Amino acid sequence: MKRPLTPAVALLPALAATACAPQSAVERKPLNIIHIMTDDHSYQTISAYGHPISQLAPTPNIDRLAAEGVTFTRAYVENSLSTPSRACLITGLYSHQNGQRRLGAGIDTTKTFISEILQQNGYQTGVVGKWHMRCDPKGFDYYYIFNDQGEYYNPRFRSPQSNGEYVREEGYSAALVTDHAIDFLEHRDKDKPFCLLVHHKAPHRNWMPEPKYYDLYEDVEFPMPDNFYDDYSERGTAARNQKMSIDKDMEMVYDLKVIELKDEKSYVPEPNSYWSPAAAGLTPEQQEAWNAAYGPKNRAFVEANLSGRELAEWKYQRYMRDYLRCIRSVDDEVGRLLDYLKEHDMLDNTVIVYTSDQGFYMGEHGWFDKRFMYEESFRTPLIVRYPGGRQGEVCDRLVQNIDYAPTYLAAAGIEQPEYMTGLPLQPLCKGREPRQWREDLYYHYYDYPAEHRVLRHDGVSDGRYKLIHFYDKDKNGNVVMREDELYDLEADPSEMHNIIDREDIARVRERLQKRLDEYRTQLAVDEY
Ligand code: SGN
Ligand code: CA
Repeated sequence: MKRPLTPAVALLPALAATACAPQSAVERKPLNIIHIMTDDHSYQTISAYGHPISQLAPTPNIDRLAAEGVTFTRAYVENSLSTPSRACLITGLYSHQNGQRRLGAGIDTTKTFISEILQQNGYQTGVVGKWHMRCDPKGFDYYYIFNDQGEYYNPRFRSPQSNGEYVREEGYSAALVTDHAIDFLEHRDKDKPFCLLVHHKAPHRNWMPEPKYYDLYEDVEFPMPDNFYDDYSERGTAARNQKMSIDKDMEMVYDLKVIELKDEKSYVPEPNSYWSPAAAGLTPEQQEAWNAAYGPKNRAFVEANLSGRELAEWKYQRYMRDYLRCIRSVDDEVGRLLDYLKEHDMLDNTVIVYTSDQGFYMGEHGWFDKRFMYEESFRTPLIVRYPGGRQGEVCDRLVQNIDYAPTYLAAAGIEQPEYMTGLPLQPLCKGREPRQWREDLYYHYYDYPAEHRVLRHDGVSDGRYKLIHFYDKDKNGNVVMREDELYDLEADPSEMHNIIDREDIARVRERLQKRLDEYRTQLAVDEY
């Protein structure tokens, strides 16, 4: 069922090297689509990716997907923040094209959502969990969505049945999201294909674990990244200006959950005084369980009166343990969903994708959070299980979240609209990899001034070299500061040394600058 929406696919020549890919990617028989997207899940914490942290906290169910599909080692986002990533997924457009540049309001609802296109082509569409964008879920037959960022415990959901109200449900967010996903699958019209977005809250800040995992990993010491004590001496203003340091910016009460310290200003750089387990929505019984688990650990910590590096390292361990406890629940729930699909014979006609809305820092550069074009936040986990496709393989081609919309349309037998410049991933998931693929990626982050104080920047990466252009604007929109950085990921994978001024690399710099200029022109980027 090929139903062209627009004239033939015409990718911008300099942006894509695969003019032949879309045609061959389009399925004859529409496949079901399940897009599982967690919030802030780092590739470092999925055992299939092999990072040392993940070996101590394995993710067997996500790994099952990897064993039965393709694991992408160079999957990136175009703007490392939640609502921009979600807007990109749903429109197939870059932030400046879909309007969702920053975290708050933004999405241009006159743009077509892929949910609408799929619906018009006979699909049943559903979204459960974190929607986050400040617009209604356009083009969905079924939705069960959180309020804004969502809540870990006993979260509120809005659905077509709730008359615009958010209704609280008892349970842990990851389990409830899966319940609603399964509910959609149970009650769908089995004669029609479907597209279901399963969007978890976990492991977003402030990393609140499921009660049964409050003590998990308590005796595990997670390895710290070599650059945890980065002093940013060989980077520019942006890396020094940020406020996302585990040591300096994480809050003892809100982030690290030492509620015993709520009045100790010395431990709390920005006291988040409203926070308590009760404020996190726990029932009195759940709160008792929380106190029983965290109380003794917290008192031992307060007693130890740590300072300096000992304190920083304690913070790192508490952060990692809570984050990984959240991942454990996500992994369980991925397993439950996969089991359901297997039991109902749906694995042969369903594309299953596991990804996150962006990457996350696990202490690299001393950080948590994301936003930067540096690898850990720019890159995101991506595993695709494609029916009849490659199994247990790793793909290092450059892919980006602008590719999801074209991929899902192709899986539905729909030709790619001309305005989408992403590439369907089918050639990488099925059969042999194509000889030609894109050679670089464009990135643009806009959310400044804002929380975590990461300067605006755009840039281009070819997988080995990365050129980043940081800039700032005054109230009138005039650019008042510019700084460029260049990294060689082969020689310096942790991006510790900005080599923009190195003469022997001048040619590389020129080449990347030319590509960056081409992207800006062809995509009609309106600020940089
Ligand atoms: C919240 C968090 C930030 C985080 C943003 C964006 N602060 O504002 O730490 O960067 O979300 O995250 S919190 O105090 O509310 O936890 S995103 O994943 O939605 O983009
Ligand atoms: Ca996120």
